[in-house]
Amino acid sequence: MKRASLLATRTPQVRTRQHNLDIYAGSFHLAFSEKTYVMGILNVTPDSFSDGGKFFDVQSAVRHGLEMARDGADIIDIGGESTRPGASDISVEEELDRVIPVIETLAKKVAVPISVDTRKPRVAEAAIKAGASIVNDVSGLRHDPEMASVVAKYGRPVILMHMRLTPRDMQSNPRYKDVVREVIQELEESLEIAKRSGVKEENCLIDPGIGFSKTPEHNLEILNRLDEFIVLGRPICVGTSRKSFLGRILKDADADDKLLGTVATCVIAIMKGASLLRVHDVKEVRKAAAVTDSILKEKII
Ligand code: PMM
Repeated sequence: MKRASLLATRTPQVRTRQHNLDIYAGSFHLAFSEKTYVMGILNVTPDSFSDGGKFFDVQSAVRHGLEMARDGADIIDIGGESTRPGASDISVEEELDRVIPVIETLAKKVAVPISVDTRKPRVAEAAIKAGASIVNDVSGLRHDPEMASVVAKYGRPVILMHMRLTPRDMQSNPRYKDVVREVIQELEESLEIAKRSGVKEENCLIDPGIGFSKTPEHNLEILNRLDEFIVLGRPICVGTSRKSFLGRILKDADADDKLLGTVATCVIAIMKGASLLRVHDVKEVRKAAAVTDSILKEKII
């Protein structure tokens, strides 16, 4: 083929990142238009899927939070309730006991925003008072009607994740005719709940909820069609880190295999428009994101 016709057939850029979706979280500016943000996971739980029990005391949780900040985390996401399939609910008091001391200590020591991963409005409010800047609600404001009011009251950004039912029963029989269309529709309803309670749309992020009421095939289809979520007009957060569908692909996966699998999903997610990646392995994903961002922007990020 001649050079001119080769140039004419050059495929358009795959990347579909949206513009002007930056978010302000208290004194922090989340500049999604400049780079992909990496959110480090800090599960202060005895039983989370991949890191349960490792950071269950305040000291080791704080130490791990500091380590993730040093490794380049843009946000630290702190959760006290395990959402692994089949997990049962814990009380508000138990969740407060787990997360508040960690948030209080870490907020004074790190220069990045902290988000609180909770479905409970009382936990979200106490976390904000303790120094959290963002609320990450895996129920997309559906678990407790008070949650939207708390988010509105403090004017904080909120991540609206998609899930059906609750962690206890979400994997019982997930069925969709068209998983992407239905998840988009249900996230639209979460955005409506937010708006009705006075949460500003510009403070909302959306998340398709990989592994939450989804089969492995649903997760793969969502990742492959992630660019369709751009229709919602909000920054897209994605959490694939070490999740069990990776183990299904990489049979007998050890920790290294799961890390490589996670990185593959993160690169694809960035190319299809994700702005925020929720991961355990901050250092590695930070590097993969820097290279992917640089290629897509055709300059060193
Ligand atoms: N996944 C988990 C917990 N919280 N929050 C968001 N926004 N997105 C996710 O995918 C998500 C989440 C469960 O994963 P973990 O047990 O490894 O923390």
